[in-house]
Amino acid sequence: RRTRLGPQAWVLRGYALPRVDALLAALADIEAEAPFRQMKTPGGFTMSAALSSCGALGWTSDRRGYRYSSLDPDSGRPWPPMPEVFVRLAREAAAAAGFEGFAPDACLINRYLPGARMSLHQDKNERDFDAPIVSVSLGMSAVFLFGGHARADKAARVPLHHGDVAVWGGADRLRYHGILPLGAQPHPLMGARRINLTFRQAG
Ligand code: MD5
Ligand code: FE
Repeated sequence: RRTRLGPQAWVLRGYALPRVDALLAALADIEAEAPFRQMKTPGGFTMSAALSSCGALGWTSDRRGYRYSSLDPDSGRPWPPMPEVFVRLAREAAAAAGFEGFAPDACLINRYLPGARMSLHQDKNERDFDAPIVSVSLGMSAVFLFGGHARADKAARVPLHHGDVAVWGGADRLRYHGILPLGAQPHPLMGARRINLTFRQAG
């Protein structure tokens, strides 16, 4: 089932469900190489979601700013490679939403524990905004805020559940968006956490 959020924004309900076991196995390997860590914002705050990355580029934040980097700043090593099961899912979901030829070089992985949130922001550290972003939700459900092109625009509240995949591009690519504080109800398979994979063409 495809739900339309905007002219070029879709939620593909349950799209990742048939591949969850493979995704979680690959995620365990990534986590072992590049553990989740809470990053600092340039303003000095600690982000409540913990982050990791895989692929040629990983998104990082510190007092100097936000950027994509080919090295994990914690280990000094390259980020783990993007697993084939990640690349395929992202490509196929993008195509299902009308974006052919998506070739992600970065997968930012967010881990939310109960109470963690992500305040309204735009994703604009990528080199070009023609490519869409694909996001995969795993574990606990969350409320996604889908805003407009100005921070003050009223945001729609969209529940995202385990296995849902969202795809945004074109006219919707630079919308403000965020995640409300995560609840406390553990997920039967994944326990008290939510994982979000976001695939980007960053470089
Ligand atoms: C999350 N992650 O669930 C969210 C949802 C992030 C981030 O926002 O930057 O890691 S990804 C949703 C998203 C991405 C790009 C554009 C839009 C939404 N949008 O236009 O609303 O951890
Ligand atoms: Fe974002």
